[in-house]
Amino acid sequence: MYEQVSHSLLNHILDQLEPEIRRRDLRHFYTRLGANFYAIHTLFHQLYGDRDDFKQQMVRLVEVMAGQYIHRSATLRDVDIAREQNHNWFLSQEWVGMALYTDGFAGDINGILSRASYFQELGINLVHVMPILRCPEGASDGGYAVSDFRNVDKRAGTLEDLRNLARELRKRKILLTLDVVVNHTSDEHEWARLARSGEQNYQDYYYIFNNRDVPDMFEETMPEIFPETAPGNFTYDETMGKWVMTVFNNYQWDLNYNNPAVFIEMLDIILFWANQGADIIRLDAVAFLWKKIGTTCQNEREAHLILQLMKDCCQVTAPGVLFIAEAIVAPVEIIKYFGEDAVIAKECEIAYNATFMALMWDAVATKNARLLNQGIRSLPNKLNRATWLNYVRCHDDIGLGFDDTDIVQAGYDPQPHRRFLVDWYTGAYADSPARGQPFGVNDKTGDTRISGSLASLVGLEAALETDDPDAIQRSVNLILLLHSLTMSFGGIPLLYYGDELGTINNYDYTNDTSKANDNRWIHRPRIDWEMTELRYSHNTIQQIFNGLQKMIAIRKTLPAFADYNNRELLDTGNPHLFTFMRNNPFIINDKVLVVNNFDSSPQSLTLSDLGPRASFNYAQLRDLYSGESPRLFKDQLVIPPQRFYWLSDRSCS
Ligand code: OTU
Repeated sequence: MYEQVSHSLLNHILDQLEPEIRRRDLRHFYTRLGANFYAIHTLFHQLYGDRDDFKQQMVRLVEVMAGQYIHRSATLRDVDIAREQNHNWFLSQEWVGMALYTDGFAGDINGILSRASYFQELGINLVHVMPILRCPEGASDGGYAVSDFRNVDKRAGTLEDLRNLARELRKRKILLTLDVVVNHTSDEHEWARLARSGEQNYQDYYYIFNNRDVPDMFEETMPEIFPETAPGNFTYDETMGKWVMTVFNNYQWDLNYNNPAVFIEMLDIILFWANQGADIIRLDAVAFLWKKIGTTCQNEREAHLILQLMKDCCQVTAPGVLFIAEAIVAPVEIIKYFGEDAVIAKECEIAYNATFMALMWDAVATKNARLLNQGIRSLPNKLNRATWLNYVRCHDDIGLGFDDTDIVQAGYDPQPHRRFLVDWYTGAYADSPARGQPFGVNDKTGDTRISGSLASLVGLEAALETDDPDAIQRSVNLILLLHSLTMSFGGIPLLYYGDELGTINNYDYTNDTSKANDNRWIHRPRIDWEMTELRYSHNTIQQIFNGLQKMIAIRKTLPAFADYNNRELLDTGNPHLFTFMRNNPFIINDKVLVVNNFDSSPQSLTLSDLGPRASFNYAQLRDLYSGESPRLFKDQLVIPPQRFYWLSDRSCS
């Protein structure tokens, strides 16, 4: 957009750029800067316009974008251009991801590379390597307390190892996702050290207060994230004799985005990792980026402005790079992190579908899909050029983050229903085979979240102990059912390492003092590569691994599973079923009917009740996953317990 004020400022800025920048061939950079500048200027002005040094900060911002563009390799610039031309590339059904901790998966970065064929065997073509940046020796929140944003932790390897990993994955057409922990730093980060030593410039990077006056005001409305281990949101620093805002652990200092220097530093860091070869950047804890007294300090309007600004700036330097929003918040809030307008208010292209994840766990425990159907129906539409990251499990706890109004609509009483779910997954409920543990128990609010590996939560751990073949089979079926949902729902499925092998809880963390008080470590496994060989011979593991491999391969052939908002939820009248139609966005009448039965008994569905949109040639109906004809009596479909069908009447492509 052309607008006089911002354009004359842009001309002024370009005149001021360092001669080194001015001499370069920056044609692509300038066209993108011109196209985005009005938005960038407007957003930067909304956030920082009242400062005397606003213009200098603007110059600095443009210098950072230009500087990182100059450092962007020819290969990555070509990737940018190819993705501009095919800008919906990430909505395709071909993408399937895995998230992993480097040490637990393969020791170090080179170890990951040596396992590239494992990804390929399974069909994984997007790898999220969780934090590998320099972090404290002891407790570091699994690397989410970063002490140097531009260096790899030596336990994981070197920066050169990482660049090499990026190059090698690219050759294999595997996307690399890296974290940038935008909300906080470790208290060992240089900025924190300088702040501690009394430098005002760096104290201004954080929220630091002389006494409890302001912190007490904040505390009135701020919830606690880790109430058991890090109660309150402020930590007293002995050296400074001051209070620091620490929303997460007491060693994670919240960055102060009221200060434009913080924004510019973080943008520079994002672009730095884009230039090391990251295809996708996962922005951690984005809901927390702006703090305001009298609020929960989550999902504030300014947090969205910051993300819009980050996106607009990234589009100038590295437009091929996507953002993932990690915002584990209420359903109506999550969706806002895609941005509210595709052109003028874009934020992250991808977001964790925490709502879907939690709803699936509800369906498993209740053996019906009432709340799942209700919760998905209540989700507002997302932008077209945006997609979900669908996951069953990740490295964090499971929060029961669905809406109370939906719980009521589904016919339950919110409080006892949530209590039931916690009891179910922690095994306190009489009939439950689950082996989870309560996490983040908050006595003040009654809130509790859940830790535990996928396999242990669906009863596999208990079933293996009693060596009960039926119970083992039930758990395997549930594991496959849950994965099938992330594959068929629409969005990028993200497996969590170890789940493809049915990995159960690992209790070793209790022996490590830096981990013992955080039971999320129970589901952060160390892969035993000899054990992985069992995927060829051990019945249970083989079924899971092969099942996933097959699902992934089939998903990739089905354009109906791409994410073009081409899912229609179907009301079947049977509460045990979660049923939807996926329509091929490119070919009319090419559709897949997805039916999921959460009950432990077979369930039926009368296809003709679904109306003309589910008109199939029943005689030719096939389950694309098993390749078999489904159980059918006339137009009545019978879905076996805890099974899914991907139904189509078209011949296999
Ligand atoms: C994220 O988590 C990370 O995934 C966690 O591993 C980190 O501990 C945390 O940030 C701090 O860096 O911020 O937007 O309920 O779901 O802390 C949500 C616990 C987050 C996590 C929550 C989450």
